[in-house]
Amino acid sequence: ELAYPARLNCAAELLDRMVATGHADRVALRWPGGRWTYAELLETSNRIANVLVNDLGLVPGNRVLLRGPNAPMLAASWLAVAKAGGVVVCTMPLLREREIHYIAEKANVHIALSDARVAPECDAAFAGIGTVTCYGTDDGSGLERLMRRAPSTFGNCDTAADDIALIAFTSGSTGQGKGTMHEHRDVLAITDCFPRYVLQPDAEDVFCGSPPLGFTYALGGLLLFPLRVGASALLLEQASPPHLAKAIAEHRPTVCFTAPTAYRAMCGMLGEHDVSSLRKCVSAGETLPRSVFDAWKSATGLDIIDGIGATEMLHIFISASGADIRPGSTGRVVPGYEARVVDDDGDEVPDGTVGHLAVRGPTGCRYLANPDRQREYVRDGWNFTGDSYRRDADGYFWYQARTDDIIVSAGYNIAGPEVENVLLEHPAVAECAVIGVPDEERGHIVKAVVVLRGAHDAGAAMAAELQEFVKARIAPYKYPRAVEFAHSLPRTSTGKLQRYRLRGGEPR
Ligand code: 3SK
Repeated sequence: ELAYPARLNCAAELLDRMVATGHADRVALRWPGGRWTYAELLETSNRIANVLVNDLGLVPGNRVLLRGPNAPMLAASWLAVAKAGGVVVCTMPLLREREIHYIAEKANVHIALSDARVAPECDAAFAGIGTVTCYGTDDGSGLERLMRRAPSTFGNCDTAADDIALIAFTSGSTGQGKGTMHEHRDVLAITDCFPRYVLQPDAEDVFCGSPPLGFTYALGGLLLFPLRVGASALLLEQASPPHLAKAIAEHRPTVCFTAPTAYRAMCGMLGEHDVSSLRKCVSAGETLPRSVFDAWKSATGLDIIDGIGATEMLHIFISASGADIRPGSTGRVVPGYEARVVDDDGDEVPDGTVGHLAVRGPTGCRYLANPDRQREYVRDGWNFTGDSYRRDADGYFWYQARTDDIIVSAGYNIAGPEVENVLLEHPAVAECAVIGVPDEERGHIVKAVVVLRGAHDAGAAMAAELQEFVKARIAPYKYPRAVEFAHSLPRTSTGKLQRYRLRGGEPR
């Protein structure tokens, strides 16, 4: 049981309290051009909080949209909004005008802070609905000018533990994103579960990673978790696999939060970039193929800590580390959470049986203005994540598929990701997605959409080779009866595959 006081401000806990308890001179944030101590981060956040209240008219409960690449001003702005009692709506820098407009309207946002380099879409999206204040302008005329006049101290808003601190939008892997609301206590609860019990970082750690802070996986891994233990975060504006590998070699971080595709890509870059400073590598956002776990292990000697989380749950709730890792399994339920596998009626199924994953714990789903989806997601206090899983007798959870990604073909239930994992073992395959397509005879057939590595030829011979490759490794009824080659796969801004786009179906 996590117990927090009734009045709680998450930013005050993560920042002011750390400064007050001896961390003032430790480095909180690093980036390729510099670093801020905890005291400097506090001072910057305080100035921004003062600007929000005194210049931009923020009152507690107002929502503030943040937009920018992972950089210190974005992190300081996040903390400033929470300090002022506002609600953070942090967006992905890749989003365009219409997506920002959608979020701003849904979340009823009238104030935005944006990195000047990505401000035009924000300005256009906010036309007629609110003010966009830029930071990082060439002449320092935006937020920084207001900050220069603002005090460096700030009286934090006396928020209640159950006041909303952030609205995170799902990445929309099945269509348009949905807003999910999280309280001040939820923000602390995630720092007191997965990192405390699974990752076990200490103040000497330096966290790095690739996802944008608008994705709650990164919010935890690249801001909240390091702050909670007095550690530091290396924020990278450019974090594609080559940039990430180079930054790791140059800045020597110890903990990495990224996705399977990045680990897979970085395996091929280790001759050029020394990543030996890493001691913990976390993967989430997508299922971790066994082939990626094995390749990373043999290239670096490190086990990848897999985890499943959800924007609805804020962060990871099943994972394992160290001797507890069973390659191929997501892990065990993170202390603080409960998880079970249930049938369509919500009844728990015996270990070994595939069913729907249901979880509950200190965080949970609260959709913004979406009662229908809320009823579907939360049933009897359990959160139905939309994943199908099998639990073994030792309490390890084995991912099967997104519930939507189960293909029923001639009466067989086939998990698309299982077929993808086998295809990824083939040396010619760079990326793939497996979907079901309607078929008169079998109901659906398994179809693989494959991106080949550079030197390989797409064509009937390669398709046949891949089909035989799958048949030789898993039950032959699972092999892809159709194979299509593509140059790239549709992904969300957080890197999740958008299989619905390959199916040609409507977003939900
Ligand atoms: O997608 C995930 O697995 C995830 C993990 C951690 C936090 C948030 C998300 C969506």
